[in-house]
Amino acid sequence: MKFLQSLAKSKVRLGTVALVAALSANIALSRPVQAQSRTWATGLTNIAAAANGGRIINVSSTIDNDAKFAATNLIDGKVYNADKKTGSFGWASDKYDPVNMEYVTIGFKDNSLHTIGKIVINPAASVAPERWVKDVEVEASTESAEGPYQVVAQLTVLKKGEPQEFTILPAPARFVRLLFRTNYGSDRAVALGEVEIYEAVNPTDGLGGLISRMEGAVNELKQYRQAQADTGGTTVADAASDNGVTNAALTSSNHKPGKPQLSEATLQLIQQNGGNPATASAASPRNIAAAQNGGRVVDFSSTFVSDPAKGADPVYSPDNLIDGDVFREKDNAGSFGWASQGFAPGKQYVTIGFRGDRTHVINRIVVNPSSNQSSLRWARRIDVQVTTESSKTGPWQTVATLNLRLEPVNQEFKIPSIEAKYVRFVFMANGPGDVKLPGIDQDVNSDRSVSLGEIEIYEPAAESAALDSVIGHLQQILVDLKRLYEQQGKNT
Ligand SMILES: [Ca+2]
Ligand SMILES: [Ca+2]
Repeated sequence: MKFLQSLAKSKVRLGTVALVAALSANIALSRPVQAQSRTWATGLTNIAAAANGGRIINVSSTIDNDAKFAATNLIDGKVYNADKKTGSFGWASDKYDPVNMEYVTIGFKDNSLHTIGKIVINPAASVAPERWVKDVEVEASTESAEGPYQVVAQLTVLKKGEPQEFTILPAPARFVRLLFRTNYGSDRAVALGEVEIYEAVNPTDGLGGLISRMEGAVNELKQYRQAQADTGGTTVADAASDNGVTNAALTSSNHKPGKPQLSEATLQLIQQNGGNPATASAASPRNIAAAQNGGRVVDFSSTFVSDPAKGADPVYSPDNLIDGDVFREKDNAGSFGWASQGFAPGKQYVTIGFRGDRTHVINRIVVNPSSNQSSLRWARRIDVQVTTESSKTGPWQTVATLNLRLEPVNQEFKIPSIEAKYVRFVFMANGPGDVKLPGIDQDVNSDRSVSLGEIEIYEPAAESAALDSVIGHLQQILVDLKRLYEQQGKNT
């Protein structure tokens, strides 16, 4: 409990201390967290930075021996900004040789030994991006800058001028040598802008173990959030099992088959931290298409004409699509639903907007085909299009095709999370499509009308906002703990 006492003395927020105490008390109860099997916690200090005592020990060559491209630019904390012409140029080699690779050797303050766990590379150097580094071999030596060296990682850097993080298997290193295997297509040089190196947190140390567990939990939560965003919260392989957690360890108070699951340890962590994942994920989002929630029909192609003398028949108004009611054939009651005047695939549509013409992220649509029309006319296939601009002219992006069963029940469709100011439903087929005759369009069972009973649209906000808040909170605690861990290291 020594580290708890030092925590209490530190300036770390009280919430963290309470969390640590709760975690410590529960260590015996919780399963071992295996989520870190592929990721481990790393410190906050870039030990390669010149500002922190990092040094360039050796470099294979420098382009035209030009001091503007010196290898010290790799650890100066700056990258080149082509627009503002600020920062430093980065380093470029004087040749490109994928066999006898170009390299740079980095040492740390006082030639000290470190267990390294993460490398960050920003390839942005002030040269043609074809020269930017692609494949990098990372080697470490515990003895001398000349070696012997052990290969500790092979990294592939993307052709993007931004810091790219690589968590590596923790390895002891006094000197780190980066060998540049390939670039993006130049035979003149290989170049990059900045290299950062971070220590692995020791998971067998009391505080280090806690940091490792929390980092694993935060990563797991991020993957869970990503899986939810990708799928609208369903039909995904267990997000956590990707991360080395066995299915047996997966459990949740509201378990549904196929839903991404959080490990018990992570759920405990959230609960101890004041969050409640059960209520967060059980919170039912509002149907933002419903008229009573501010939804409205902003455009539509036509309304069914029952009597040509009277024109469009209001009992088939498109407003019936968002009135929260459907026609019940059994007792001949309920709202009639919408029906068009005429049907050809792609010609009939209804566009729905939200309260105050606001843009929402949406990820789920529910439709009910039931209307007071012959089921030959019931919508069978609907293209869903979204725009963040004009309800009339779009531009429209097709995000899903809904294939409906001709049954008078709510039918749910998950779609990838996407921003929408207006959602346009374009009707592509009606009726059962079971007429197999030459010359008959399978998509058109009735050219008189296409009809639909109800549309509901949902946003993922309730759940993901709760998740964002928990992740943000845990990340802040993690930074506090890492700062403390690094302070402890300095004091001993
Ligand atoms: Ca730099
Ligand atoms: Ca309705």
